[in-house]
Amino acid sequence: MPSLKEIAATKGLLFGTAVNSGHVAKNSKLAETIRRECSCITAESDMKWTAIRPEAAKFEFTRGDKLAQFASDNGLLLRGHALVWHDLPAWAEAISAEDAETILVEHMKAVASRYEGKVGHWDVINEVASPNGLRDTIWLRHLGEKYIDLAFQVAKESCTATRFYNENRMEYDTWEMENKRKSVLKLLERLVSSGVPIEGLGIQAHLFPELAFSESKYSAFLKDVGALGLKILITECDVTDKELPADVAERDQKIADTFKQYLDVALAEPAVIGVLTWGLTDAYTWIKSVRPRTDGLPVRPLPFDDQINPKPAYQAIYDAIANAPAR
Ligand code: 9MR
Repeated sequence: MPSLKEIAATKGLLFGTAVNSGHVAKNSKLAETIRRECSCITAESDMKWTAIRPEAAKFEFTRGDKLAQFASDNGLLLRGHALVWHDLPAWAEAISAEDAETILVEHMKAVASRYEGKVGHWDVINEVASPNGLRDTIWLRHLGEKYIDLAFQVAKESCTATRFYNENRMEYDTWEMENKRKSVLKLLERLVSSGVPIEGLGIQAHLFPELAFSESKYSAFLKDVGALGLKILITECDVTDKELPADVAERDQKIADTFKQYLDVALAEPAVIGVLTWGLTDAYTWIKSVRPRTDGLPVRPLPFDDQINPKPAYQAIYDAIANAPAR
């Protein structure tokens, strides 16, 4: 059977995962699985402000450089993540309105130029929208909405990577997510019509089996984004299994069905260029600490179990890619 990256390539799609340099350094089976299954990786945390800017006056590129080396050694497209985010080290939370633009621009230029030729996509901005418009962040408070325009301009001037806006919580039929989709579309329409150099929308797709999913509303949203001439990439797919039954076989099947239902709809949209999961193995997943099960059982949100053996979710992702129309 071809691997995920091989079946994806037959459709003109990317397949990949988020990963940290530390994970591949300590787990050779993970490194080998990424080499076999992935055409791209996202820097899960190695290129965040928290990693690169521990202090105002200090750039720390060690982890990012290691991940860039792993990507280049293995012919992987590397996705940098993220140049602008609200999750910041303490010193940056305290930036003054006066200094905000200088610090933002300086950081972006330093990081984007460091990884020029190594990072193929940048998440230039991450999680900037809210159901009511824009998320309240220090960047919005100090610089106003123009920080978004500025970020894409600076990215364009600093590197040749494809420029994405990456966003979360847009998939389901809830009041919150329907309004989030409206906020995002409104923002995208403004950016595109005013010539801001944005090239793609990254859709995180952290999935919840218990929420209602309207296939027609969701594909209409993807179509509207695609019609703006933007690429779409599913960037952080996984399934929170907090509300699912304890029985592993039953749970794994529901998780697989959740991936399949979502990816069937997403990959039917021609603007979608690929899918990445947020981690490959249940051994390393943010859900373990942030959304643990109340019964204390280990979470199983990803295509491979904690020993890196494929689960039904692997086959579900495979089938969704195999059923997708070719680009
Ligand atoms: O998976 C990441 C986790 O290990 C980090 O502790 C956390 C804070 O940096 O970020 C997690 O990744 C997030 C990503 O950067 C943006 N979208 C949501 C992801 C899960 O929280």
